[in-house]
Amino acid sequence: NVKNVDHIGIAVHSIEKTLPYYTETLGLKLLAIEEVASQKVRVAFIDAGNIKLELLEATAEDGPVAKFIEKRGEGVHHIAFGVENIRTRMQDLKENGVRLLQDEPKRGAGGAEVAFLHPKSSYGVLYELCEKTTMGE
Ligand code: CMX
Repeated sequence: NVKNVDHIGIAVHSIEKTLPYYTETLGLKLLAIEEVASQKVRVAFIDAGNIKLELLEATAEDGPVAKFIEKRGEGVHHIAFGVENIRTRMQDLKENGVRLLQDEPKRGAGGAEVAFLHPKSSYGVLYELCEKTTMGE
């Protein structure tokens, strides 16, 4: 089953422009900034106590975050569940009729293994499954 909510992904035009709002206005701590080439994004992780916020900035116009902002504007983009045994979870969900966006987990931010569930089979929410590897701890 799902363990917890690991992070909430928030699509933004620019991490640089957005960061002061999170770090200065809200007083939260920036944990790390990294590029996730496979997803065509640059991400900033922010410590929000029991979960993290992940600011997502597109690095290519044909990537999922660029497309999202173009259609819907900036805002909440996905919710990531922490799981163990991501392959088993993916198989279980598939058997329950959930549409996965890939057959194999991909390498996500922090070295985690990630997989996405299509918002159309999750009642309008893009969910991510996220398994931390030792590299991602
Ligand atoms: N949340 C909720 N609904 C979403 C959505 C999102 N983030 N993104 C798209 N949708 C909806 C759209 O509104 C659209 O609905 P309608 O048909 O009712 O208008 C439908 O899904 C199809 O959207 P689309 O704009 O045509 O976009 P695509 O089908 O080309 O892509 C998706 C949508 C989810 C398949 C694609 O964004 C994807 O593969 N995402 C997974 C990877 C990803 O998002 N990576 C970035 C994060 C990386 C990270 O965290 O490291």
